[in-house]
Amino acid sequence: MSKPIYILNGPNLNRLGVREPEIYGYTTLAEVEALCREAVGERPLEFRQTNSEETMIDWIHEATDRSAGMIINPAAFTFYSMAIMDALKMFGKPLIEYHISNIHKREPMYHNSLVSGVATAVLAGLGAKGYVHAVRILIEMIGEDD
Ligand code: CA2
Repeated sequence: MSKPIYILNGPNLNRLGVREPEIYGYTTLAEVEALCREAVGERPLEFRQTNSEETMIDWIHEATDRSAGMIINPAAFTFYSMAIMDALKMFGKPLIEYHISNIHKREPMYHNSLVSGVATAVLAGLGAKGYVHAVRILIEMIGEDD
C-alpha cells in the first residue's frame, strides 16, 4: 500500500472562490480537493486546511511520520512563521511549496518566503487548478518506491 500524499493549506484559503476572485479566481478549495483526488488516482490523499499555526505544525509532523511527500500552500505563514519553516526543515521527503498567485508579481511583502529555502520545489502563479500540476510533479518526485 502506498503512503499518502499530504496537501496542506494555510490561513484564509477556506475562503477561496468566495473573496478576491481577481487574485485567486472562482475555484473553491472543495473543487481543488476534488481535482487533486482525481490526480492522485489510487494513492491515498490527506487534503486539509487550517487557520491555526499550531495545527499546521502538528500536521507537518504527522506528514513527516506518515507521508510519501507533501504540497504545502502556507499562505500568510510563508512570510513569517519560523516555526513552520523549522518543522518543514525536518520533513526530509519531496516537498512542493505552492502558491495560487505569482507572489513575486505582487507587493514586496509577498516576496520573501521562509519556506522556499527548505522546499524541494516552488510553484506559484498557476491558479487554483494548478494544484493538479503540483500533484503530478510530486508523484514523479516520489517515484515507485514510496
Ligand atoms: O497565492 C497564494 O496561494 C497565497 O499563498 C495566498 C495567501 C497569500 O498570503 C500568499 O501570499 C499567496 C493568502 C490566502 C488568502 O486566501 C484567500 C482566498 C480567497 C479570498 C481571500 C483570501
